Amino acid sequence: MQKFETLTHIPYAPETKEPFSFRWYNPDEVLAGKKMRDHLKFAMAYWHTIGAEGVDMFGAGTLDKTFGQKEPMDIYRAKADCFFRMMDILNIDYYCFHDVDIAPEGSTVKESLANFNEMVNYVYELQKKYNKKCLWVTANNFSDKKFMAGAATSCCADVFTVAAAKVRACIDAAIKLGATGYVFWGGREGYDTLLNTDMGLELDNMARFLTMARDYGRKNGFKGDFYIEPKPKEPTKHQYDFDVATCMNFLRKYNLTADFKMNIEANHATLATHTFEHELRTAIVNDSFGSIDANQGDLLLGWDTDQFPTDVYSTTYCMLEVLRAGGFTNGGLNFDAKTRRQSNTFEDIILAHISGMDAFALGLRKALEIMADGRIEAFVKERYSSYNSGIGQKIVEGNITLEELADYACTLGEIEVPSGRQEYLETVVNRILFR
Ligand code: XUL
Ligand code: CO
Repeated sequence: MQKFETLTHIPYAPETKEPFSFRWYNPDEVLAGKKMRDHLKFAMAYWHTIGAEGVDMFGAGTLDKTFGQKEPMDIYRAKADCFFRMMDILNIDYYCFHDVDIAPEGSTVKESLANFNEMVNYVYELQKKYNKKCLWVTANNFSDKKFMAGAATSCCADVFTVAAAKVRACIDAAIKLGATGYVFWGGREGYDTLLNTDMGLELDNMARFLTMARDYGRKNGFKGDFYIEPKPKEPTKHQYDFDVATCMNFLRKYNLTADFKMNIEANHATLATHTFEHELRTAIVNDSFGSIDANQGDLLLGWDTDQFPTDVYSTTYCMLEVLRAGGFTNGGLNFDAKTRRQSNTFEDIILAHISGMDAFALGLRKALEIMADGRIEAFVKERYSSYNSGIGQKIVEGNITLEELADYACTLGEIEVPSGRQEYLETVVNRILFR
């Protein structure tokens, strides 16, 4: 197998068994009037790709990512160089990062911010050199010990201010890098026991924090979307951003729906005992679909395993939702995914991205085929056809009272509800997927 050092661009070569090639992802191929790269808008996650070294609760890292450097700033410059080279090899157009992914933390807040600002300039030059774009930026307000009780929901007001300083620097970076998104993943915004928690104050403070961040961004020219990334648990037992529906309730209560949309992660959906497509659909019907963290979990494990997505049913159902919603605008598909601890080479990181990109490329192709086939859309349309005329139409148009409905119901004899035909519809999908 070819070594990482010798890799250049991964070609689209559907007929070969060469592992460093795409079978379904052909970036400039036009499907339904749009290039595949613009349908999919793949992004590489800085933290997993060039940060995570395979550390787990029982053992140290299995892949060193310091590139032989000793000084912190040198290490982070070497990381950035390698990261952009990887995007180039894979033909990935976008990237996402936390503040602490790109720069070492200093011993004070001020020092950390200075390191960060220096590295933003460095990344800006690399972005220009490789012609890449930033999808979204976020602040890591959960790893450092000062965030043990949360950031915007911390019991300690000083911690709230540090979180604000970090978010301000990250919004400045998003503006400088031309990012079209800014993410808030709750991190430790939640609680473990009500015995020590003032939930009302914590939620109000979180809203105050997001409102200030929104106002700062808008005042300084950030035109992209702010995103909330729902997750039900881990690290805290109860995360305030449990799922899309919970987040929508929060945003509506605090009048934030105009600026905040959802960044939906597949593995977070399943942790909330939802399917990925359920979360996507919930966001879409609430006009809050924004972006996606593409990965998959292991349903036999109870935590966020952040695996590369290879389940083609899931990528197909995801792309069906995205296509029906009209495609991405400011959002994209960010691989919030890492190789397994035993996949401990840089070649594995490239192969993992190829597997995820191909799974989504195939999902896109199949979703378009399902739409062109039309059987599923037609079935759903027909299933609800009782609302197109007569009493159903009056209900939908709001032209009827409860009393009139009751009178109508009393004129009815036996009612026949049409079959849901789930097994037939699943077979239609299989026949399209495996033809
Ligand atoms: C954590 C997670 C984060 C966010 C960004 O589960 O998904 O990586 O995507 O903070
Ligand atoms: Co994520």
